[in-house]
Amino acid sequence: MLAFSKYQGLGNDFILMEGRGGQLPAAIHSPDPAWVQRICDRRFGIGGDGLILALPPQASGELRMRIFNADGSEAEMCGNGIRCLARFLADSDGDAAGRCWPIETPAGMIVPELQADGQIRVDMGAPFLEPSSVPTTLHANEAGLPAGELQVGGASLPVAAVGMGNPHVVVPVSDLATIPFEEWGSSLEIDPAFPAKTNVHFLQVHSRSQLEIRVWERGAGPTLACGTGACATLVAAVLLGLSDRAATVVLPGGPLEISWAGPTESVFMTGPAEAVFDGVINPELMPAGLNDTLDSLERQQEQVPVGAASAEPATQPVDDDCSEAEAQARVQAFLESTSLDSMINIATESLEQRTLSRFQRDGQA
Ligand code: ZDP
Repeated sequence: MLAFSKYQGLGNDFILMEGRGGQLPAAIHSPDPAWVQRICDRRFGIGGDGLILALPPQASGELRMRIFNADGSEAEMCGNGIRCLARFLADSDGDAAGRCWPIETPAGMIVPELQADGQIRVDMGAPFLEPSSVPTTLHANEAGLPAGELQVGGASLPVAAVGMGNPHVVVPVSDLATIPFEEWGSSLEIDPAFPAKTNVHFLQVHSRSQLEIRVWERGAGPTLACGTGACATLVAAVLLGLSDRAATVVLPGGPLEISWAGPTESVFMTGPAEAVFDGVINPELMPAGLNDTLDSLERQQEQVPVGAASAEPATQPVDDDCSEAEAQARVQAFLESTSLDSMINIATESLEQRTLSRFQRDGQA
């Protein structure tokens, strides 16, 4: 049985899986891109813009996040996703406002904090403005912003690049409604100026405190929102002289509040994240091979005499990078020491706990 939760932040939606105790097998914590594509598919799978895993820490964080795009590629960071992850952790553990989580990501330590109104404020770390760290081949201008002109379908577009751990290109335009969005978005995503590809944001400036973007995400195409993209947009707009240091960035899915005190400072993002549903993946949608392993473990489990199992699982935190054999041995030990009834209880209790704390908090807000 593989449980998951669906969360969305401004309509940017994710499949989340709990693996902080090291319980996810390698086929899931280091997944095959084809499997990620399948479960993110909106017709053949669960549906989502990406898959997010909560994993045991490897350094000084409380946990580690991995995020995979709907095409199976791994992203370094995800702004909307990390708000969804924070809300999922709060719902799972029954945390109250003020709780914050230092989360390890390939983009560094990112720290979301639960607010009293249920929104999440995130310390997104400082932006990457050194061209090689975006990465981009564009050169930095006088303001220290990588910028230049790119040719797309016969047009020459002025662009700026900002890294938020993941790469972003920001393209100021005069009217978002009339641009050839799909054509420009899809070709800028793979423009050679961005060797790791890029997320693409078309920006219309309404005022110095009101920016609006349309988002073409690397590995996911058009999405309703992009948290790292909203942060990158604010940073680019400030350095282009178009925006104040704090502004509302309006995305198709709704607004995010973004602020940035200056080059070496963190960008802060505040916005919503909401639970949609919890579910269990059909065995046929499990990664190839894993089912057979689980099947044979379950057959062995059926042979364990009832009553021989202890009620409490051995929930030792384990390193998720252990070998497959070790992981299987752990799964087997867990299955052997836990009766089917108590496993069902554990699953039900954690679901109930999450649902309950969600309603309690929403009731207070
Ligand atoms: O960098 C990438 O490949 C993105 N597609 C990752 C996801 C970013 C996201 N939209 C965000 O909110 O930052 C989820």
